[in-house]
Amino acid sequence: MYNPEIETMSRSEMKALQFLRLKQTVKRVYENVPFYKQKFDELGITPDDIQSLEDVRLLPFTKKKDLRDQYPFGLFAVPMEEVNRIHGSSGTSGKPTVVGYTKNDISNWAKIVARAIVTAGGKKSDIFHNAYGYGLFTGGLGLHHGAEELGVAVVPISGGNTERQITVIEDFKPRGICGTPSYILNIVEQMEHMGLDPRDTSLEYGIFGAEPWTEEMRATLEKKLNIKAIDIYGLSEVMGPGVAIECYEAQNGLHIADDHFLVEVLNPETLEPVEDGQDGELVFTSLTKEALPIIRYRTGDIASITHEKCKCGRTHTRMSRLKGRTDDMLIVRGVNVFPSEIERVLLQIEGLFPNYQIHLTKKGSLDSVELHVEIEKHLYQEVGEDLGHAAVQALKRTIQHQMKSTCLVSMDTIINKPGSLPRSDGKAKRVVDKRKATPVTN
Ligand code: DLL
Repeated sequence: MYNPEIETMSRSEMKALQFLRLKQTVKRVYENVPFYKQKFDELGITPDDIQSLEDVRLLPFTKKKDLRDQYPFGLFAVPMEEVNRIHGSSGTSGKPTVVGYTKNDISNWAKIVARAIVTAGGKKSDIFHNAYGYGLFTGGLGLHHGAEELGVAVVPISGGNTERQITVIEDFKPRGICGTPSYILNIVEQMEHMGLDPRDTSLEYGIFGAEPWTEEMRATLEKKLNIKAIDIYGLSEVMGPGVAIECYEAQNGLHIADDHFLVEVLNPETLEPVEDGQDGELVFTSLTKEALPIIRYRTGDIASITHEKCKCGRTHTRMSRLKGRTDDMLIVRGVNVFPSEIERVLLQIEGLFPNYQIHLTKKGSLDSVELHVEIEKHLYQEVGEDLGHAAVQALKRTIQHQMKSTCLVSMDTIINKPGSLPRSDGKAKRVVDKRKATPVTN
């Protein structure tokens, strides 16, 4: 472990530490961020009302819209001379959501990510290939500083230029890699295209996240690359990558950095807490951040948590893999479908390449879903590149049948030849909403 004392701390000690830090954070925002001062005043509370950790529930929520309304720096709690870094995440409105970090924030973040890399199986002696995008996005620099803090030899390759990535992997022989699951899959595909066997690389573990992915995608990546694929979670508003990560030993839930983030899981409608093990919306309060302390941030991400000790020995709260987002649920003729459910089904069907897009369209006044999939190269060659071939039509029927029986809605399926759907260097765009002008993201 990177920091055994913290990582195996008893729940009561951790709660005491969280309470202390919560009080400091509440005081910081009350005194330095007019937005929060006003919210506290409206609720008739002051920092003195926070008498226990559970009193977090007295505090106001923060939503993405609040960050947008305060664009760019309205929620910063320190003067600009203390801000050391600015990141942002792209939004549908065109303008990014802006987040800031002091020197201490950057240093804490680096330590959190260093700990995360060790949790994922990384060692100081590793060469570490960082294929997350460098830039305003927190993925590249977030993993970079954590890797440096740990002391690995980080290769800051960023996303894109896939052939060069492959040369570098072949020549530098990294033990670890990180990137979005969809981009790592592109690297694998390109390796296969070049006649290389992705199982032959030096890689032993991968740290993948920043976009929805399923157990089935994990199985695909682990098999194709002969590595352990570890899920990492985070979001810029709360810090960036490293808010939670799975351990190499158990790969059974993501360990939240409890010493820096206080998690609540709430029913998104009633905003009441749900029991451990029940799905709800993740809500985070930062406990150590200086430049952009955030109170009860409603992530829109759906997961459950457990406080059971993990078999790796760590005691921190564990969250499940994300089930979806409150805003990515598709409602097709009254039936709720999560894109992740569609991925789960598709990836279990033989003959398909694990890349797909979900198009939302209108048929008359009814919403309908078109699934765009790609057949695998060897099947394409087998059927003589004929998509009308009986075997391809049978595959189409299988997909439609599986979708109908699992997701309970009929979906038109469009089978494409290999390589025809878009590839991305970062977060994949899985859902295309053709019903209105603005596309659905995530
Ligand atoms: O994606 C931070 C990050 C970078 C996480 C690198 C992991 C690795 P944002 O661009 O602000 O930050 O997007 C945050 O991405 O609210 C989730 O909906 C989604 N997301 C992040 N990690 C995962 C994951 C970064 N492991 C949003 N599984 C979050 C599913 C994820 N979705």
